[in-house]
Amino acid sequence: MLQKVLIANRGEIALRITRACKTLGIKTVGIYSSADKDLMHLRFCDEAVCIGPGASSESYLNIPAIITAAEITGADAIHPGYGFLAENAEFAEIVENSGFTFIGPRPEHIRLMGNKVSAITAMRKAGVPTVPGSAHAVTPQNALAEAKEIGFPLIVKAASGGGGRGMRIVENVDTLLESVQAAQRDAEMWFSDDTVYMERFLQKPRHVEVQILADGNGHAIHLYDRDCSLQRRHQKVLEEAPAPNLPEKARADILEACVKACKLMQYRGAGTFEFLFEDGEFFFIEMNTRVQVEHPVTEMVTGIDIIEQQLLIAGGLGLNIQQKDVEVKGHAIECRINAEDPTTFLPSPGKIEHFYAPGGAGIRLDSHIYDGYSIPPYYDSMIAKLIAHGKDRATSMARMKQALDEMILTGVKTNIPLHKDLILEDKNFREKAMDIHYLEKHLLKQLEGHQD
Ligand code: MV4
Repeated sequence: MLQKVLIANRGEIALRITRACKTLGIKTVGIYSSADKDLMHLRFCDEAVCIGPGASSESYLNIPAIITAAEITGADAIHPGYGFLAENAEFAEIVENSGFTFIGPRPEHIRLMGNKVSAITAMRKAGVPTVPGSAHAVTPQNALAEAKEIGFPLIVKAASGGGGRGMRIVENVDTLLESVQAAQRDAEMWFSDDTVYMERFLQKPRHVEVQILADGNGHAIHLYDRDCSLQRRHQKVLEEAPAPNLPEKARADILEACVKACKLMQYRGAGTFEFLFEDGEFFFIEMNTRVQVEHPVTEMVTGIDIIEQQLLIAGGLGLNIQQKDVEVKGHAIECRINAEDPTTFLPSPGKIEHFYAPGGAGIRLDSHIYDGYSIPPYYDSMIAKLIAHGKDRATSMARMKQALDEMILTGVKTNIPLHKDLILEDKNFREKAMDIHYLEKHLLKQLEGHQD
C-alpha cells in the first residue's frame, strides 16, 4: 500500500485528497506556490514544500519542481487532482519513470482519451454509442464529402481540444470550408495540433456523464450517472446525481456499455464518460481520465469514497467493490461557489472577512476557505462546493436552498445569489433537468433584464 502521497494540486481538492489519505493512514506531502502558503490543507499535511512562484506555469505545472519535491520528501506516489497536470500523459509517464506511482490511469489511456478522435474511435469499437460524424481528421479537402454524410447543422471540434474550446457550429455548406480552416488555425494556436473533426450538431442535448472505477486488470464498475447540463461558457455551475428524467432502459444500457469499455481497455482508476443525451439517446463525446470536481454528488448517493478508491487501486489493493453492491440512495446536488461578480462573472479575488459554513442533515461543504483567508488572483475562482443530499430531488433542493440561506461569506463577491435566487427558484429547473443551453439562454437573460 502507499506510504506517502504528494498532492500535486491546491484548494479544495488538495484538502479533499489530504483527508482521504489520512483516513487510510497514508502520510501526505503538500506542495504550494508562494502565493498559496496559507492554504488550509498544508496545516493538515505531514510536510509542505514550496515549488515556485504564484503563476501556475512556474509552480503547479512545473514538472521538474514537482518531481524534485517528491524526491526530497521520499513520497512514493503523486495524486494530480483535477486540472493542472491531471490529464497530461507526459507528466504521468515522467512520474512513473522517476519511480513514483501515478494515482490515475496508465499514460496510454490518458493519451488515448486526450485525442478526441482516437477516443471516439476506441469507444465505437467498444460498442459505446457516439455522435454521427467523422471520427477521423477533417481537412478542407475531405470536408464537403464528410459533411454530406453527416448533414447540417454540424460542429467542428479540435481533436486535442475538449471542454468547448475551438468549436465551430456550421449551419450550411456556404460556411463549411472557412469554418474548417478557422477551426484548424484555432486548434494549432491553442493545442499545437491542427487536427479537427466533425460531428452532427445536437441542438438541445443534456450533459449526462457516467462515473466509473476500474482496477487495471479487467474488473470495472460504474457508480451511476450525473447531470451537468447547467453550464456557463463550458464551466459547470450545478451538478446532480443521479441524472433526473432518464428512461431506465437507456440508463441501464449506457452504464453497461461504459463498464464493458473499461473492461476491454483494462482501464485503471477513476474515470468519467461524457455523453450528450437527446431524444432518448446517448452520444459519447469525451472521456475524462481524472477525478472530477463534481465527484461528491456521486459519493453522496452511493456512499463510496471515490478518492479513497483511487488510492486503494494505485496502492495495488485492487477494487474490492462489486457492481451488485453499488446502490443509489436518494438524490444529491452540488452548487459550485465561485468568487466572482454575480452579474459580470469577473473574478473577485481578495480577503474573506467572515465565513460561516452551513450544515444540517444531508449537507456537505468541500472547501478550503476560512475567516481571513485571501483568495489569490492566479487560479480558478471556485472556492467551495456545497452539496446537498436527500431522499429525492425535491428534498435535496430544499436542503440546498436552506444551506445557501445559512451560508455567510463576506469580503469578496460570489455567485451564491445566482444559485439561490435564480437557479433554485426556477420552476422549469425544479420540475426537471434542463438542456445545456438553458442557463445561458434563459436564466441569465433574467439577470440582464434586472440590470436594464
Ligand atoms: C457538442 C454539442 C452539440 N453537438 N457536440 C461543449 C463542450 C464540449 N465538451 C462539447 N460541447 C458540445 N459538444 C455535438 N455533436 C454541444 C456542445 C455544447 C455547446 C455547444 C455550443 C454552445 C454551447 C455549448 C454548451 C455546452 C455544450
